[in-house]
Amino acid sequence: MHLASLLPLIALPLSLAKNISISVGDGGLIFNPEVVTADPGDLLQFYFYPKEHSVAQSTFSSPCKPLTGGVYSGFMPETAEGTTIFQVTVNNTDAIYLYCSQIEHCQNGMAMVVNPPSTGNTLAAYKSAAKNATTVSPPAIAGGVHIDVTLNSTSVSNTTSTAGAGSNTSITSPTTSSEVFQGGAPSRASLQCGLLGLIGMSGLVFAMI
Ligand SMILES: [Cu+2]
Repeated sequence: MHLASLLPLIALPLSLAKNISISVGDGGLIFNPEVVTADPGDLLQFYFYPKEHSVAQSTFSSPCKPLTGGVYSGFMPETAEGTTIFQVTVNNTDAIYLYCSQIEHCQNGMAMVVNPPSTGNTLAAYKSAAKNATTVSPPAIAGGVHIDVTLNSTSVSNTTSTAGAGSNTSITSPTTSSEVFQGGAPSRASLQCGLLGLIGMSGLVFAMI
């Protein structure tokens, strides 16, 4: 009875949390989407495109400069596209200002915001101030985890049906082809047996004649 009454409390936050995909540098110096509304527990999942962008957190008042204790993905190489994501868990509904710490990218508008106020400290105001700022990279990766999407697809499969289906498909196809090959070998052997049998039979027939 006690367990049953606790279950809704445990299940509720998990079912409400959502994954929010954000592309970084896809087709230009831009985050997409660049304005995100997130609830505590939601996961921001950054997908990186060429060449060598990053996600770093700043305050509104100091654009393009790292917030002490803020989020930083490190520079993501070109090879990260489609293979590695940077995942950040949203802890509250405070505004989170993020920028790319690659030289000149922040000044050129590569910034985004999570849970911005409707007026005042908006993304447009941040970008405007960023034009005259100097970009600084944070000292170390912090505030999130890198996930190898290709390796992780199997471990995620328990919770995400889509990823599970993808990993199953990729694992099944080589197994199937090897089964086909193995299946082919016995069939050739049985064909040979059949031929030998036929020869044997005809020999028997000749012997009888
Ligand atoms: Cu960039």
